[in-house]
Amino acid sequence: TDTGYELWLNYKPVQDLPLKQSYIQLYSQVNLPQCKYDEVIAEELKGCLKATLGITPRFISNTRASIQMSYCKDKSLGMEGYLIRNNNNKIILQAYSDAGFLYGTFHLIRLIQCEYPLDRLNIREVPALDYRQLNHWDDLNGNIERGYAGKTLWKWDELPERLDERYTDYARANASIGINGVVLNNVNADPRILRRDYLKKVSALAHILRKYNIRIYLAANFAAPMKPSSTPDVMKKWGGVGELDTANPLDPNVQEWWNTKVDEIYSLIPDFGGFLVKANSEGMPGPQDYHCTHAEGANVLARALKPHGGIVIWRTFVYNPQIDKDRIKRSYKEFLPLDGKFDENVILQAKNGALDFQPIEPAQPLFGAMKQTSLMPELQITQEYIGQSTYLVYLAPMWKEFLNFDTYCKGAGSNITKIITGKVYPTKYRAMAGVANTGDSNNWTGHHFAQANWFAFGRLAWNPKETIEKITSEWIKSTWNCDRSAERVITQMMMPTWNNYARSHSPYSLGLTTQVSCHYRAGFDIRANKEWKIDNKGIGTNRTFNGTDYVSQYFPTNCTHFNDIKQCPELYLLCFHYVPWNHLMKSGDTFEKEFVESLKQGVQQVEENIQLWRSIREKIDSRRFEEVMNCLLKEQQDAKAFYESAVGFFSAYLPHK
Ligand code: GCW
Repeated sequence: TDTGYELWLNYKPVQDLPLKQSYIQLYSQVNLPQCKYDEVIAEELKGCLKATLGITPRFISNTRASIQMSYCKDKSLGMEGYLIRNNNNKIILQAYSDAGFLYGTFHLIRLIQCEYPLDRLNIREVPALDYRQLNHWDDLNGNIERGYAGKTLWKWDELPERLDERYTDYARANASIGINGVVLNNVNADPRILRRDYLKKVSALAHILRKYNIRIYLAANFAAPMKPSSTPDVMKKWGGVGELDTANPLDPNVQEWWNTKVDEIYSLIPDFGGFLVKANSEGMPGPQDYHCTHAEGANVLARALKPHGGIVIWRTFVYNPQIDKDRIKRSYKEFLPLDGKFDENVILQAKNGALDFQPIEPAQPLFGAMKQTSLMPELQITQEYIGQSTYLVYLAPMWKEFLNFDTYCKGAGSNITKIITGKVYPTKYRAMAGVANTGDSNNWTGHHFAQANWFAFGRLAWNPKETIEKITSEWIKSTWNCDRSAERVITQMMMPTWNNYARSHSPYSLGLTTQVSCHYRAGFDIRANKEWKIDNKGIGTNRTFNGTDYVSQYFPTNCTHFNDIKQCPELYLLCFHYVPWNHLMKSGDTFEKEFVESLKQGVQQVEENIQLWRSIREKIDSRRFEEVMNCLLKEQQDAKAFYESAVGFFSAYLPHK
């Protein structure tokens, strides 16, 4: 039975018989060159072809094989790109470098899973981003911060001796969507991950992931060099690994400590990727503890990693109240002045929005503003503020909105995709990270549909220009193995979910609306007149010139638009304006009317999804059908509760109750 464990690698017999015949002819013999990945390629192909076509391919090394994989001299394919063509009834897969065969193979598999015709193949794939990473917020005790799919996948107490079989399946899933780096542990980093016994465990994991072109990174605690008794309070729950009295980045002993530690790491993990660091944020230690800048801090780690080719990924998620009264402005104000001050192997990592993974936010203004520093987006796959593992919310449309956000940093068309792919300023690193939504639940993500967010993240990191339609359709076909009509129904369910979630939970980019520590349930009363203003005349936050002036962090065109209540995209209205209830919207209705309508969208969405899901009961395997239905029913209850709480709260302020 289908449990969801297979994810989108859910290989099932091809239904269309003529197509199946053509696949059998074309996939029956494979000429696979010796390369780093030949074993896993052969394994994956065998498993897939047995299940989809009922055949066992023969691996032969001559030109008569129906699939010809070979190296080519096209350097522009880089370390990971590939070509696939159909030449006189032979499939030609060419790559310049080994990983191209791995990714090309998963593409060949996808062609079968999605039942694409093979007669006119002309595929050229080169990833737009070189670093495509998952960040796990997994603690060493097994918990996952903001994780809703069980405990961590990493069995620290069993490693390095026992290797759970899921490690391989995890790697397969990631490789199939192009993920090539993972940060194993939480950015609220327990320093002990850097202890030798843990490094040996990490090394055992690296051994498996490496087979799939995935590098391991670790979240490092800035105070790791210190002996436990000298560390700040926030560290007491962890204890330390070091023996120094300080983590001062200007202290030569501290540099030396990191150098030695990094050398040790590379002796155990030769392809180690580098460190991810959350510093001076939410109580975490950092260079500012010593009156040093983020750049001075990051550069210490960067210097240690440099001889080994490793990188530092330094987070910009900081919101020190001393920097500005308006939290949303703080990260930009702290980091922009440091542009150009980071070593060349440092990448800054910024959340898509400047506030914090809200259901909807305008893009973080650092994108486009940092000209001499590589900046990578941090998206959140786990649905911390977006219904966790209960709500069916498909995030690809949200990420597209972000990637298409025009910063105007070099005139119209300077959107985030162009910035992060180095088309606006020549950036050294092209990268993107997603906070993982995986856990040890049998289906990996808790909600079967949350798998789609993992999948879509990988595909967008490979190609931010890929259409949502294609990604969605391929996920549905390869996960659910359903017919076209069911595919249409599932698409119809997924596509509007993000928009409707945002409209009902944080309408018009209102901002924080949940409770303070639980980010699932409504907390309007706690957030009101703290995070945003509300009274009988209107709602929202005035961030215009005569408000907190957040608008001025954007380039002129955006700044002018956002500043003007008439030109501000309505999607972002409450993030930039305190809007009178009687303000007229583009529709001609009052803001009040639209706002009230908007709040209802969550309940309406789930009710529609319940109907739609029921309508395809016969086409979905029973176990997954029931599990999804149970989630939908729970979502319905919780969406109603959220709505009622909203109505209860807002009715006190609305002119027309
Ligand atoms: O959104 C907040 C989360 C924290 C998280 C923090 C961060 C890892 O509520 O749980 O900590 O962001 O991104 O550092």
